[in-house]
Amino acid sequence: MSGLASLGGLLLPRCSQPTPPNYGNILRMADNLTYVAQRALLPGQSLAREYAFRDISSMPATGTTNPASISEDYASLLKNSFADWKLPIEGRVSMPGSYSMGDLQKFPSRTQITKHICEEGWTAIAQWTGVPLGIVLQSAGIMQNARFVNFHTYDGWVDSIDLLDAFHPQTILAYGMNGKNLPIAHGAPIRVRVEKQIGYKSVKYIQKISVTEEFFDQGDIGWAWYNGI
Ligand SMILES: Nc1nc2c(c(=O)[nH]1)N[C@H]1C(S)=C(S)[C@@H](COP(=O)(O)O)O[C@H]1N2
Ligand SMILES: [Mo]
Repeated sequence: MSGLASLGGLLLPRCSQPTPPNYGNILRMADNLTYVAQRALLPGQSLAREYAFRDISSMPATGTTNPASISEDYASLLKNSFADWKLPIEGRVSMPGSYSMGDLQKFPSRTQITKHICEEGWTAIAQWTGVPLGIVLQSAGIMQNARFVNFHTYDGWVDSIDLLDAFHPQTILAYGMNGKNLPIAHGAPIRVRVEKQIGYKSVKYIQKISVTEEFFDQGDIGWAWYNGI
């Protein structure tokens, strides 16, 4: 690990040493290795492969497929086809506030056909449309001391990514899938697509985004925090 860390230092002379978050949990030490290795071997913003229209496959919906049964808030938003849905962005931003779907769709959009790679061994190719998360964070006035972007969801998931992934050009807040509105089963009205990490980092049903300086460990969910591909 220290070898990789110094390799990282060599390859990234002008960047600060990549430091993964500190965990209390020793089982998560493997995160540090993948994090440091990825950041060392892939400096800059390499892109995930994008596919052609004809490569689009069917995609199963997994995990939560409709939070209405567990969240009254979600159930009532759904009744109104999400017309009242708003996305709060808070924490280390100089202009905290809430974005409606209309607000998010006013930003430049990006469409990409990518392969979803689930930790359980299946893959699927789909087309995603949304606003690059970095554009929204810039507009909210992300602060100098920001380090993590946390996603809170209607089904109780909380997960976070670092700023390198948050500002990756293919990391988008997706509101469209295969040319239609994002279906409920796939995370309506908005999910994030983190194309440089394994499937479960592409959090569905986003309720709130908080930008923090500190890393919040959401506890041991059985999977690593960092899973670069
Ligand atoms: N909020 C939320 N996000 C989630 C999940 C979930 O259960 N709830 N499952 C994750 C997992 S393990 C995968 S593989 C993908 C599945 O996305 P899909 O249902 O669109 O195929 O969503 C991820 N994001
Ligand atoms: Mo998954």
